[in-house]
Amino acid sequence: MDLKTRTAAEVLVDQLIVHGVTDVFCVPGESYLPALDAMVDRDIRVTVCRQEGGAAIMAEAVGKQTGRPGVCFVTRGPGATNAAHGVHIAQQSSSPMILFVGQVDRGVRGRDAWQELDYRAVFGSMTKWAAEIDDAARVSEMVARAFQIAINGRPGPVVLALPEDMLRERVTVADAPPAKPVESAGDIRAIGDLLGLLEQAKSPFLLLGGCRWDEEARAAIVKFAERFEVPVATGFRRMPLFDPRHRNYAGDLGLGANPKLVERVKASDLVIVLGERLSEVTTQGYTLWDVPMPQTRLVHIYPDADEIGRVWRPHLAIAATPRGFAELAANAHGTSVMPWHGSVEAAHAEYLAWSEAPTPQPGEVNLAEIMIWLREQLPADAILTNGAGNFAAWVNRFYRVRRFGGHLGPNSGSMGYGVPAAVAMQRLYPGRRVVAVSGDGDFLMNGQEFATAVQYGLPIVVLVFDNGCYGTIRMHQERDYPGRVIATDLKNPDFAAYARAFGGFGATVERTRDFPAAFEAAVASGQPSIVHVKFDPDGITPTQTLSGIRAAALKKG
Ligand SMILES: Cc1ncc(C[n+]2csc(CCOP(=O)(O)OP(=O)(O)O)c2C)c(N)n1
Repeated sequence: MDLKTRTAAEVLVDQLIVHGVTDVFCVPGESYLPALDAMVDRDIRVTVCRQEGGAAIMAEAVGKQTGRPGVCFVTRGPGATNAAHGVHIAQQSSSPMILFVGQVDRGVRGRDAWQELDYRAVFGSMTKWAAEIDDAARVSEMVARAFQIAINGRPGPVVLALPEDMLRERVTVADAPPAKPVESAGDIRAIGDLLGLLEQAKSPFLLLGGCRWDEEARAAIVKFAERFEVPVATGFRRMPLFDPRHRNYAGDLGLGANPKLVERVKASDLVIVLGERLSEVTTQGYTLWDVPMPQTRLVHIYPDADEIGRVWRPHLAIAATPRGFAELAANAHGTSVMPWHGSVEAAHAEYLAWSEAPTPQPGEVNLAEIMIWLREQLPADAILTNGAGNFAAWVNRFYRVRRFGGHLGPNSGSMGYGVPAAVAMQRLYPGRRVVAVSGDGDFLMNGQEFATAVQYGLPIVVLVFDNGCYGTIRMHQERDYPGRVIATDLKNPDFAAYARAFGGFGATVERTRDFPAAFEAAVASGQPSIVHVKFDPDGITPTQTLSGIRAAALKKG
């Protein structure tokens, strides 16, 4: 085969296309202009963003949603450090993403040259691989390796630095074949061992979470849950892995989890964990069991054997991807004696009792009623995104994610996620309704990406739940230092006017009953929209008030 001579930048872009990349999110910089130029007239959609933190979150969201690395390009030191926000989210969320960063010319490296940064040192602890491509002839090899690493085992972010002079060099090299996910089902004996444990169990429980899932795996695990009559919970920010209306669903084991669900998991004598890495939030601050020997039979099925046993010694460890394992599990036959079978109904009833009806809230706005309206009105394939703050407790408790990929949140609890994630989702799925749920503090961390939605005509609907404070921190403050308020009050802009100033649609809601009309007007506008919902800060969680928390703390002394 005759190979043509290409610049390293062209080799890089060709390699992205070989890997099926359709979207690149970026903030431009002079350091990687050759790579940008190589994207002109190519089959790649470039989304130019307003801040690298937003661009990196968009790439993370693509990785989380598709299982294929989201791709982000940023410039040297200032761009890369801004983008660190999204890289850390990808690391904690186990989302595949690749961040390409411009780098100074090879000839001046090490002089603390203009915007120079040692990427290996800076990103070493929050990536699966951080490297610099020194040799133009190795671009295709290293980019393919970046994809291979990002998607396999426990997926995560990769950072590749691109010295500018290297990008301009001309080389004659072949493209590398695309990286593929390596699936593993665990060995057949492990399934036998699992069935043996089920035979001895009195109160088994299935916990789903993490990555390496797809719609087929999700459907297969339903069969397993039905056959063995086990109740199922989803881990923190993994609600799309099981239909909440299914009779086996027991609830979401995340922030603000149903105490009855937590008790049920603790009381189970066999907990089968599939895909979930057993993070701090899912395990309720590592309190589900004693560390390191759990007082249950723990079966941990995870794609990366190195993650198994990080905190707890499992009774049975299986290195397998959910995709590989779920299929095997769906076809497993075993015990016909299932003394626990009534627990499915009981667990689902507890979930419904927890999530069905709204809890009361002081003031004119009830966020539970709004989330319930949304779960009834939004189409089944809608995508909800959110960042971090107490407002998300209403999403976790009252919203119902019916389809795979119907919800995205930062597993790192990072504020500012909802808007950029919504932009990325609307870019990928123009026909689906995409709604970002934000707090007032949360929104302004990356609210500037509303401009990106306007630029590309993306009709996302952003809900800004405004209580005039960093509510989560105020709640902790009142609990630990009652009445001593500092650094948690916010003087906010008019978010509806903000939307209009950017060229979108804005509406303000101050009573629950006005929400449906405002939301419908936002959708009808066909524009990127913000619905600014002002609510009483006293209603700090679905069940607690700030004044109550303060009074209890003062009483305790
Ligand atoms: C990037 C980032 N910075 C700071 C925090 C700490 N933090 C967690 S929640 C929160 C307040 C969120 O406020 P808001 O968005 O208004 O939501 P609320 O809690 O009031 O519902 C803060 C500051 C964080 N999680 N992420």
